[in-house]
Amino acid sequence: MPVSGLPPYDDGNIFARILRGEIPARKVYDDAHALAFHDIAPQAPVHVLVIPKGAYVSVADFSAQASPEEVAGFWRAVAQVARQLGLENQGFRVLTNMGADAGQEVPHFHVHIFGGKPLGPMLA
Ligand code: D5M
Repeated sequence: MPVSGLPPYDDGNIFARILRGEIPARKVYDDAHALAFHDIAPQAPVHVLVIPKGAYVSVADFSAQASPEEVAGFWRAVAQVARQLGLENQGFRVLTNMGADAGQEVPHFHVHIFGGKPLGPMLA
C-alpha cells in the first residue's frame, strides 16, 4: 500500500503502459532504475519526465518503499538526463506533483525536468 493516502498502485496507468512498451513514448534515457521521455504537453522548451521502473504511486510512496539502490539509481538518472539534454550549465527545474491538491494526473511517481529558457519564479 502506498503511504500517501492515495489509492493503491494501478497497473493500468499510462506510465506503467509506457514501461511495458504498450504505448509509445519519445524516450531520452533508459537504465535499470529509470526511464525518461518527453512530456506529451510540454510547458517549457525542454520538458522531460523521469519515472522509476518500480511500481510507486507518488514521491512519498517511492521514498518510503523503494530500496536505497532504487532511490539512488533514480536520482542519478535525473541528473544524467539533465546532463544529456545540455541543461547543466544554464540550470533547470525538477518538480513532482503529489496527490489531489497538486493536481497529480498520473499515479506512477514521476518528476518533471523543465529547462531551455529562464524559468522565472516558482508558482505557489
Ligand atoms: O503530470 C503528468 C504529465 O504527464 C503531464 O504533464 C502530461 C504527461 N503525459 C500524460 N500522458 C503522457 C504520455 N502518454 N506521454 C508523455 N507524457 C504524458 P502530473 O505531474 O501527474 O500532473
